[in-house]
Amino acid sequence: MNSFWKEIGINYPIIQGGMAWVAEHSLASAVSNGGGLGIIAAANAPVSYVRDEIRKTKALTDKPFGVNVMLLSDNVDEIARLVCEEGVKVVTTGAGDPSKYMDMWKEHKIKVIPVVPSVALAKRMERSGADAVIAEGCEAGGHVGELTTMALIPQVVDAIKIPVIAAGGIGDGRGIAAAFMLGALGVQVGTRFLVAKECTIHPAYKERVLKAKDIDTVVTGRPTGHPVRILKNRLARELLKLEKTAAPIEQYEELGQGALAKAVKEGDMDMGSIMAGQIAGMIIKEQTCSEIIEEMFDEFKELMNKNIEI
Ligand code: TUI
Repeated sequence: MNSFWKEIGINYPIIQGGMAWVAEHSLASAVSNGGGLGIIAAANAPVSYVRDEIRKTKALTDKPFGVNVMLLSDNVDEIARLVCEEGVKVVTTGAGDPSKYMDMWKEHKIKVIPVVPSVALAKRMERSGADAVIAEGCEAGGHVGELTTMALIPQVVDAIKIPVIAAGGIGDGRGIAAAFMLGALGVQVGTRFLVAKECTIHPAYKERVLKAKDIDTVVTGRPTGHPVRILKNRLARELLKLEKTAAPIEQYEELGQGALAKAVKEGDMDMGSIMAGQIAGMIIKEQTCSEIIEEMFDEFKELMNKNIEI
């Protein structure tokens, strides 16, 4: 095991994606108990909710876990302080630049692992004092950048000295092997955990992911500056229609408002935002988090023993 992971204190080099509305105490504790790093998503949630989730996770696991801070949230300053107060060991960030919180987090001995979509942001994060970065390709679900994992990881690896964790399009042992070949030190996985037994999203959401085909995701909302990959449904079609008519941004916001909660909580597969990555087509069964992690790393180890003929 690499010293970076030893310091964090986990058995497998896998971080669970900080999926908004999805990543709560049940999923995070199950991933951590399975030997990975479970993550609670703060998303846009109130501070009291996130505090509660952190405490519930502590009650369910004595293993390390982290909190994902979503930088577009209105209460991000308060969430940034909350993780310090609660003694959270690891923070991942998404959808922005967390530099202004870095000193405070480092004073509290928090390992900070920002998600980056580009070399420029990876370099900025290294300069700001990040412990590692998660370089996320646009195969991922949710808010995405422009580059694919295949193109992004080696360029980030070449540009910085801190560890790089690969994300986007990783759903089995082949993805882990590929990530290591590209120079990553580990992986972040989101979509596969959507169908974990301990994941408490609406059953209709899980069913939709299990039934998804390779070409079923689409990136919506590009004109807003926050492109989001979701599974195709009526919401996706209406969002894409707005792009064709050069509609004002407010119309995207109207459609997007509360749409993720509609999918996650109510199981609205029509107008809900069903965030998922491109590997959704590869996901065929519901398993426990522990089974997912063990299976992925068994496949990875088997691949590493294979002689590749050229
Ligand atoms: O953050 C994510 N995935 C997310 S966040 C989210 S909640 C949301 N919903 C609708 C619209 C916007 C957010 C759902 N899924 N992944 C990590 C990630 N971060 N992907 C891309 C980025 C990113 C993009 C631009 C990080 C930094 C950045 O620029 C920072 C800067 O200031 O230069």
